[in-house]
Amino acid sequence: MKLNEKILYSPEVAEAILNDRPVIALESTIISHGMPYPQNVETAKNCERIARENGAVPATCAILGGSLCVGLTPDQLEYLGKTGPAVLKASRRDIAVIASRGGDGALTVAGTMILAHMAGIRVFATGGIGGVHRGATETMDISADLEELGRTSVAVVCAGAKSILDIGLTLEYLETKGVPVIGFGTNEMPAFYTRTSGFGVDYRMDDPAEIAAALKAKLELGIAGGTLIVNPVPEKYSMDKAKIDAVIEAAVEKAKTLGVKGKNITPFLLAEIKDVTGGESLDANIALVYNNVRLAAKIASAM
Ligand code: PSU
Ligand code: MN
Repeated sequence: MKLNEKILYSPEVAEAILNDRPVIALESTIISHGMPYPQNVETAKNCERIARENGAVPATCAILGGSLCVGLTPDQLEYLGKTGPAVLKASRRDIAVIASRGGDGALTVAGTMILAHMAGIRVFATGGIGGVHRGATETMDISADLEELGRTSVAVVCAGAKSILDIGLTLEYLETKGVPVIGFGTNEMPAFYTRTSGFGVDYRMDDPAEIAAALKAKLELGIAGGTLIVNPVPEKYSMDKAKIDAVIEAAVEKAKTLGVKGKNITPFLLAEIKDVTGGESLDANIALVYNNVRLAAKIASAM
């Protein structure tokens, strides 16, 4: 694979791409908006280490000083983590504006998929994706992540969708957009903090090589668009469903009362959950991200 001149690669990522070695993309909104400092930086660094240990070069993606960066230095990870939500959360609509202003942006799942695709990276690991929000029939709040999955050929490994979203409607939307949802070792869509949701996936696969084969077939057939691979949180870290649902319910109500809207609602809900459940939800969040990085690295290696 050749290098794209619009992308600023880290030396490690550039070398891997030129030599067709396995690379996985990692997002940066999870660092700036998804977790508190300093655990966010520590987690981001551990993700990179786990990717390498499992045979893939990590490419954390962000916009820094207007450059589309694929692969960050430890100092850049530290900067994003320390600055936190003061860094702009950047999705598809934001990339060109931030680049033209020479600014910084932490990339969402949608934003990271765009940079990964430009850089020729096929597999991307994160925690949870955005989706159709509860009450979307009135608010029309549907994450740009789903549109991106419908059009950009990158496979996203996640732990499902948090029940801050309407999981059933999210799956309907993915079906409409032609996005296959593959459960790794499960028939059910996981709900981030819990391993089950009551909703089924399209396919169950138990072997990373089988997932790699499906992704390769999609590329070879020229069928554009993403694939969603859902990997349940490790048993040991899965949370009590009733407990987490009650917290989420209260957070959604609070957001409604305060009139939180648009790009702020997901970070608001994530912060509320974090504040109320404290360490337990953060531990689960960190564990499931590591688990997803491991799986993504294995899939990328098998491709
Ligand atoms: N859900 C999580 N953790 C996250 C996000 C979502 O459990 O960190 C972040 C991701 O970066 C995701 C983005 O792409 O929020 C979705 O934001 P929105 O709902 O505004 O599209
Ligand atoms: Mn939204």
